[in-house]
Amino acid sequence: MQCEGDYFVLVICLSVAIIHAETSCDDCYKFPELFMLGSSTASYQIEGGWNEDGKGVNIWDTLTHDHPELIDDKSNGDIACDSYHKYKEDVQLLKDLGAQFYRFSISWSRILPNGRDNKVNLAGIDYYNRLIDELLANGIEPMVTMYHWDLPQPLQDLGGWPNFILSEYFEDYARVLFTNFGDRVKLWLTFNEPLTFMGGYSSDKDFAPAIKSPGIGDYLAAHTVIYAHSRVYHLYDQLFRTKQRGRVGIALNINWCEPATNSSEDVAACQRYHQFNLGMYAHPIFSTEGDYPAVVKDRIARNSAAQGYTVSRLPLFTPKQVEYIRGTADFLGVNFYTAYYGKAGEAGDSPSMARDTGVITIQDPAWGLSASSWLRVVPWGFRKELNWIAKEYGNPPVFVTENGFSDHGGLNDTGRVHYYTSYLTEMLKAIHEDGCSVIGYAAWSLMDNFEWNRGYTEKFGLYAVDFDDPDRPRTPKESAKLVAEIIRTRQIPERFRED
Ligand code: GBH
Repeated sequence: MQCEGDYFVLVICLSVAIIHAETSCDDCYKFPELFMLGSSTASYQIEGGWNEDGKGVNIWDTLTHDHPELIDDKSNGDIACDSYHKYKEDVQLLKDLGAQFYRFSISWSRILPNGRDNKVNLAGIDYYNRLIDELLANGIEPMVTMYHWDLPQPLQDLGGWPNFILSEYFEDYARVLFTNFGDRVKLWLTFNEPLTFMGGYSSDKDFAPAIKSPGIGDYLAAHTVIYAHSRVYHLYDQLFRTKQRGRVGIALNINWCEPATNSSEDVAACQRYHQFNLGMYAHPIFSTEGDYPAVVKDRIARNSAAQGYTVSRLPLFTPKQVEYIRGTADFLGVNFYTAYYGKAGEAGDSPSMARDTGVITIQDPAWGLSASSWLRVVPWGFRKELNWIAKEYGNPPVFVTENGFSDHGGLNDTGRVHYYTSYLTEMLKAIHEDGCSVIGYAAWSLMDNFEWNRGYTEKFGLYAVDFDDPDRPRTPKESAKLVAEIIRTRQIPERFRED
């Protein structure tokens, strides 16, 4: 591995080298020397300032304003945590945690109000400049997500992600970001969780833009997003990398799938689960052969034919595009929360991605509950998932870009404390005992925030936010103190160890 570049790039590169070299387990509860610990948020969930200083309207503004009934508490992100005004305080929270980096996202419509690059909103550029400078002044490395689901409404009016032209518009947006912030931002994520936001085009979950085209619109969206990602990577290579020396990745979410029985059908079902949910995005970029996974292409083509379609509902990449996309990431961002048991069987309507996947998922009632229906506490799934990724994609550098736990609030958040200690312990096993190249970890989330269709009913924060108070005061929870202790001591405290 060739390690060159500025300090931060060097840190990532060297930490991968060191982790590889650490074969014996001197102290499995310690973080490797160069491992990065921090926390993450997303623009729509925390910023507020939804129509301030020239920001344009995005699809979450539209969904929450036009269809408040789709949000559990009928709330929205108009003000949220008011981070648009309170970013200095947020940086202090990070500083109090001892965070080495902060993962935040940039609101596309704050930078380009209409989505296109002919009109740049200087107030938006200024806001992120101030945030980035404040972070750096406090010794905190910025990690920027370019897209965490808040598509400019004018681009949705053109069809949104199913329209392949958005791959070009996304590259134009990325050029503005690299140009304005790339001198100081060295760690980039193009997209957060394409798997989740392609759901906005299916859509049984009423996720913005709540278009109902399951098994069709969602695949078209995925197709555009993968290509858009690769365009941005090539753009960085061509115009910015030599000078800026940063790294470009993508954040993908995945649940562990544990075969419900050891039958070959259930084992294959969980492999399919991985290929449809993670492989759809990771295989074109991180595998040696590129393109969608064979099982994904085959099953969608077969089902499409049986449904009377002349061509598959999944668009195909040309051989030239396959080559263009392959290898376009410097690291893999992984958002990991929970696990399911998987069984072969029919799920979902026809057509739909669930039906194409052919896996029935269930959670064990014995697994610990959170406040979210989908999230149970399954720490061992984290270790298994990191191993699955290392094996499937040749042990790429993995940055855990999200991991966290929801409750209904309260400062004495013992459930979250247990979640973090147990998940981090399993991650450290994956690193020390299994040799997985995990180089960083971000706790989701720095503070309670707008949890999409769940509104403010589910809390993921290390800091509590009082949403009834116009000042939106933040208060550290027990988990914030724990994370601060972990970052300070760079190990799992003895009182939480298994032996
Ligand atoms: C992450 O997604 C997001 O990146 C982040 O913005 C979010 O705040 C965080 O998780 C916590 O949720 O409501 O039953 O239909 C994690 C993956 C995928 C989990 C969509 C919830 C919807 C389940 N998410 N899923 S349901």
